[in-house]
Amino acid sequence: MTIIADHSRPERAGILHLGLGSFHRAHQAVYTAAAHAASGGDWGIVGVASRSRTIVDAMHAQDLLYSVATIAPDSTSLSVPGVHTDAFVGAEQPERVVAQIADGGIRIVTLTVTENGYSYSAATQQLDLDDAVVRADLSGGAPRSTIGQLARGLQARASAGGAPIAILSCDNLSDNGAHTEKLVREFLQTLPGNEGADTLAYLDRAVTFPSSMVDRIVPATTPELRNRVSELLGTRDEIPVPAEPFTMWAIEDRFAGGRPAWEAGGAVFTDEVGRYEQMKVRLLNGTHSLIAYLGALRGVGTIPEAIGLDDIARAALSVLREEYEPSIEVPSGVDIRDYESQLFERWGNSALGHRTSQVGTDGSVKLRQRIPEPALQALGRGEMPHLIALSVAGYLSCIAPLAGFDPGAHAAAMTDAARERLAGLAATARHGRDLAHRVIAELQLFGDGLAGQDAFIGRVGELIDTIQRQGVGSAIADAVAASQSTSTSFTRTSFTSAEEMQP
Ligand code: CS2
Repeated sequence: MTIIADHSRPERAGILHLGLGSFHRAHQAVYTAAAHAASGGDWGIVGVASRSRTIVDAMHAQDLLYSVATIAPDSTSLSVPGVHTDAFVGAEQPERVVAQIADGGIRIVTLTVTENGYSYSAATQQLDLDDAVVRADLSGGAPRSTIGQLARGLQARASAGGAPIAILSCDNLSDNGAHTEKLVREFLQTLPGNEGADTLAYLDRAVTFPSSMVDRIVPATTPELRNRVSELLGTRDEIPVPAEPFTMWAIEDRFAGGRPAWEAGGAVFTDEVGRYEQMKVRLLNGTHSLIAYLGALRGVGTIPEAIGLDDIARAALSVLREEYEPSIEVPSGVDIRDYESQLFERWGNSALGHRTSQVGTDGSVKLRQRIPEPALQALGRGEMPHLIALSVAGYLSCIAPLAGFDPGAHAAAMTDAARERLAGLAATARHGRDLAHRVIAELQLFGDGLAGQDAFIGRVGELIDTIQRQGVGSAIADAVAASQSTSTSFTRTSFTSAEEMQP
């Protein structure tokens, strides 16, 4: 028996997707399938995996199909969003990525390449010209960085007639459209001579970079899920994607070459994407990081187990209400209390088994999106963001423990490009404050704004010492109590509601 798609499939591709991971397959692909079922159109997707063959090979073996297992606390349902028309590995065929972007049939390029995939230097706040891959892409040859691929693809498209196209980032970055455009333009401006000039003019004329906010918790798949899905499906699926029932996509409606009717899948087209992004990146992702680091340090492997611990739930509610919420403008029509209580339900979905190590991975780039701005805003109001400081202390305790401290197996399972460098700094640090100073002030891991905030750095240092000398429970109690005593609006009822929000 073979896998069968839920609906007829698009015949031709209109979308090139870079980053053929689980998230794309449980998010954009599902919306695109709904759009196709509702109104057709040539909006098939060519999926490009960056390096790994695993998904690409399995998709080809399965007629480009796979299932999405929507996992609610008490039930699992399957769907098969058949929308891919082809799949290949970008690192193996970089010239094909360029040719696909140049192909007039493609009218949108979507991206899920993670916060790490944009070749952005936090130090220069520009395209990372110290990156060897970016430098090689600038000097010619088949491009291997995402920004290089986009710029070279758009260059080829401009020469091939310059049909309109939209580049749509679907990564957890603030202003992800403007961010992507800035980096592509910097690449073109850095090309020798006047080589990028025609493409820059084409960008002005016919290329748009809408921003979008994406949301759906998609844990890594497991052998157990593969077996369960295969049983439910009645045939073997090697690459099912587990996902929570909640899903959201807020998109700026600026598509130079047209777009699918993604609203059929529930996407919201809005001028308020910036507000949606901030709400999501801070309230969901920022708090998620706190839960992951505290959970791992408490020895628990999953987010639902972590949020099930009373003190971590209090810390999560405290950071949400006191430190993230004041930093955002709520999009019109969103009830922030509903949004928050949904967050607690989503984190508490134990059937999903989302790992603390997965959320804790790549903190060096993720936290930079999540914490500096709200922390600086709180400091500007004269308030210490104790729980954001605790998030950083938790992160450093997991990734770069001081000599003699063992953060445990879940912390050890977190991968991070900065791990080695940070661990080197920690190995010779005398105490938490020393480490916090090296990382935040000297290395400027979270940008230059926080680098000069001595009181914040001192607080992070104190909390690192508390975690590593007295235990994470003491650090949570200290930060939550301090936050309560400095807050005018935080009342006992907030704690009651945290408990009520537990599943
Ligand atoms: C998580 C996100 O891993 C992480 O850092 O916070 O992947 C989160 O699950 C998604 O953004 C939800 O949309």
